[in-house]
Amino acid sequence: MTPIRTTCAYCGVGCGIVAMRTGARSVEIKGDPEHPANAGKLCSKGTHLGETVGLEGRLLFPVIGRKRASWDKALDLVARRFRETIAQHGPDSVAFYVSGQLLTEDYYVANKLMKGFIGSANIDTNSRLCMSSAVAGHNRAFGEDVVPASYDDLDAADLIVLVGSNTAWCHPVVYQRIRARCDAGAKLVVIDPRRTETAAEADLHLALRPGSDVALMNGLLAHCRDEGLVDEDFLAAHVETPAEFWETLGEGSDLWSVARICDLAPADLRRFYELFAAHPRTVTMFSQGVNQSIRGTDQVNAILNLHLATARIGKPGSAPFSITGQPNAMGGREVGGLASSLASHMDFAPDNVARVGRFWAAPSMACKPGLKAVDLFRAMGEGRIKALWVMATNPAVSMPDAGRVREALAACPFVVVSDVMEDTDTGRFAHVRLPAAAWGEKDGTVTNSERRVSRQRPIFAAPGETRPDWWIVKEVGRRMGWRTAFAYDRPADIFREHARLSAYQNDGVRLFDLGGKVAIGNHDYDALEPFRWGGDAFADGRFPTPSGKARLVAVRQMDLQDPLPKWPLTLNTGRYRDQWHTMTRTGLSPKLARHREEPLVEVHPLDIEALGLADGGLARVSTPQGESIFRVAASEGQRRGEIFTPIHWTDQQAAGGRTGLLPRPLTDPHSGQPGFKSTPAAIAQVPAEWRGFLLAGGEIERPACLWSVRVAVPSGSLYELAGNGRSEALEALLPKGERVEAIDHSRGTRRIAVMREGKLVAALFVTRTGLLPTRDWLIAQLGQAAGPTLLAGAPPGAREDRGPIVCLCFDVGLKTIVKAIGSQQLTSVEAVGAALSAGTNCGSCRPAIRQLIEENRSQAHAG
Ligand SMILES: Nc1nc2c(c(=O)[nH]1)N[C@H]1C(S)=C(S)[C@@H](COP(=O)(O)OP(=O)(O)OC[C@H]3O[C@@H](n4cnc5c(=O)[nH]c(N)nc54)[C@H](O)[C@@H]3O)O[C@H]1N2
Ligand SMILES: Nc1nc2c(c(=O)[nH]1)N[C@H]1C(S)=C(S)[C@@H](COP(=O)(O)OP(=O)(O)OC[C@H]3O[C@@H](n4cnc5c(=O)[nH]c(N)nc54)[C@H](O)[C@@H]3O)O[C@H]1N2
Ligand code: SF4
Ligand SMILES: [Mo]
Repeated sequence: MTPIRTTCAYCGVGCGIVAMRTGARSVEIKGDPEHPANAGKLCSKGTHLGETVGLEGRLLFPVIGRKRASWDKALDLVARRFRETIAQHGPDSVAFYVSGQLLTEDYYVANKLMKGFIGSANIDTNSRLCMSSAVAGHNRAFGEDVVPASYDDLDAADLIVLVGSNTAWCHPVVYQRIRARCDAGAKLVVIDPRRTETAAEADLHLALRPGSDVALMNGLLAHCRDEGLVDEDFLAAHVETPAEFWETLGEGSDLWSVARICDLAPADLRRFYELFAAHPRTVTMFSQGVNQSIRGTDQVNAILNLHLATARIGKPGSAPFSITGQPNAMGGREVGGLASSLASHMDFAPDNVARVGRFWAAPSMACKPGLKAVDLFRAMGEGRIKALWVMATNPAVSMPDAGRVREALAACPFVVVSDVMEDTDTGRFAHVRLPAAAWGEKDGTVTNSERRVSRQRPIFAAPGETRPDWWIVKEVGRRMGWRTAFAYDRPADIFREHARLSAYQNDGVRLFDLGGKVAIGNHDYDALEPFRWGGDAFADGRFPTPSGKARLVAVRQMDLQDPLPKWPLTLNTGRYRDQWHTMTRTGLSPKLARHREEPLVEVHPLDIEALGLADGGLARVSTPQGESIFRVAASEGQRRGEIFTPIHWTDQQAAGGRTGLLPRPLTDPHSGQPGFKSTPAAIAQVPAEWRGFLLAGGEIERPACLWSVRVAVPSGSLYELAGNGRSEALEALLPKGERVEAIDHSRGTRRIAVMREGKLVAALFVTRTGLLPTRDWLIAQLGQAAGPTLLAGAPPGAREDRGPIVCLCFDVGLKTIVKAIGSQQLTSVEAVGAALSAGTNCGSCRPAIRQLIEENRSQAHAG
């Protein structure tokens, strides 16, 4: 087999991969040493991509209602229903909701169909929830949505400031690059209300009050002005400064006021100011802690202001750096996939509408922005959107106030869902489900955080009747009557058209210009090497505004409300290291499950005490929008009064742990991005009389009880359970076979093993007071010949409990690491690596190991 060079399916770092097919649906994954984004490195998610390429759970043919249908029937139906709806209610009665996980070619065709042919701009994307505030901020400051940084800047920076970014977990390979730079002497400041693994490794962690970033950045800029660090020459030559700018900035910007608003120690704040003053080569990297706020755009501009005013932009090692989340968030911005932009970095100015209309020979151009995601689903709930097509996103889980979004989906007369998986929470609302080709089968391009375009190449043939998203959309376009405009035979056809549009009557007005690629042949497209557009943007001090100058934008800190008596807490939401969004793929990987098996609500230990919760117990988190049950985890990393839940779990894996139901649907006025990071909330303990787990080979139905979470295990199902009343009903879920039972009434313990031909096929363990055995050993016994000792859990002498797995690559548990730190006096990550191999492959767990060393230092020294 020849190795295939492609790009990772997950985050916006955009790591290059070398894939070696090892069977019909198996593949060996390695980092591509020649890809500039990662130089051979991969994180835990990329490393374990091979575990997610099986056909388990895939949607393999079109489905109308509940019945399998032919492509012809399904496509005709979609085209007819959209046509009819438009004829009856006008073009603005239909919408597409798409995703930064589409390839650029898919995205281009969807955007063209909606904005040029259907004649509405009602196409929005999950990127609205992700980086639309960065887009709006860039447009305000630079005149175009251009990220003025590259990863190379990290290698040249002396100070790296991470704002609202858990980089160690969410962009691990970039984080390793940051770490390497810091090991060489650069300073790291992390600004995040939580003490994340990223924050724990910083030279300075500012655990600021949520939503106070503008005050912090404005305070720093005021300090820079007072200390003479503002570059007046640069401002005069390259930046427009509004008359009120400095005056606005001055309000409440003294150190003491800023410290009070941000709830920070003045000494820490001063230290930050000093670090900033001392290191002109600064990269400020930001993501969702900044963007996902009802003042996200102002927060972005506060950061951009700082860099513009100190001329820390357009030079090596100096830049503000919005890091993107999804693999092709950036490609979506390029094609104009947001309802607020048109195409190729053009807005809805009449000239642009006319230009794009000419280029596409479009019969009905959209002339004004369409509905942004939150408004779109609201309009649908009000009956104004009557046909919706969702592609590559799971809004029933990931939208704020997801309960209302579900109601809107249920009320919409016609819902089409293109997905790679058969059963998703959103797919359940679909009238038509279309099977898309997945990562490993798709063919096209993606653009990463630093504007680098890379190829995704197919490793496998598309299985069953799955088709690439671009093909599905163009077929609908053709069936709606636009046969020549959607006559693409291959992704390269679309890429060339996209490149031509970017260059069409551009004349240097827009930096986004792929003019050099308009004539690329099919063969060269196949062989395309990663390249960056826009080069060293802004190095010449020119910005894509009419005056050629960038703009400072006067921004004010919003008033921060005190908590309400009924909702005394603030709910913050985000990601786990080894899960991706709604878990449709990472949820298949037993290895990835081992880092965090359950959705936890992290609470400060003093709050646990004050609120009558129990560490490890269950609690109901509620907000005005909804409620869901999580397992409580004490975390010193939380500020008091603030709790954190993960975004990943869905109806497919859990009863509870449903973060999407909780956030309020309030959005930033400029970008329309929801404020996911801050929702008034309450929490209360949920009593559970028993705990248990159910393990079985193959698939089993999700048990109906108070709390159940599915954990991926090799060739089987494991459910963690908790409930009240009798647990006997669970036995109905056990497969047929010979049962061995052990019941201890005094402890309320029931242990049942189901055997077939002497081999273990299922096990159910429930306890009211006692402990449960560790699952590892039992999982390994599935399908194995097993004796009566089985019901004791692990037999005497079996492997000890290793605790949660920290290093996935070498399968090393937390307890094993802590033990080795103590007994072998290990004081560095390298020493732990030498002793246990942990942390020596992908490196995603190195921050965790460092933290364990830190926490157990005394133990190591005491021997
Ligand atoms: N493992 C993993 N990696 C991923 C993803 C995934 O699902 N899993 N998803 C990808 C995607 S699409 C995205 S968008 C990125 C997101 O990457 P990140 O933005 O790094 O991730 P989050 O966990 O959403 O949030 C980042 C941090 O913002 C902090 N924060 C909350 N409120 C505030 C505030 O008011 N101010 C400041 N300064 N910080 C605040 C939170 O405490 C949190 O630690 O990750 C990408 N990478
Ligand atoms: N509370 C809270 N909510 C959040 C966030 C938060 O921080 N807090 N973060 C937000 C952010 S930044 C993001 S990016 C979103 C992510 O949220 P979503 O986009 O909803 O999450 P995914 O699970 O990535 O959904 C992708 C879907 O597309 C399918 N899919 C994968 N590949 C393909 C393909 O090639 N074609 C097709 N047609 N389908 C495919 C997958 O099976 C899956 O169903 O969540 C947002 N929601
Ligand atoms: S950092 Fe990890 S998830 Fe992101 S692109 Fe690289 S390997 Fe994939
Ligand atoms: Mo995202």
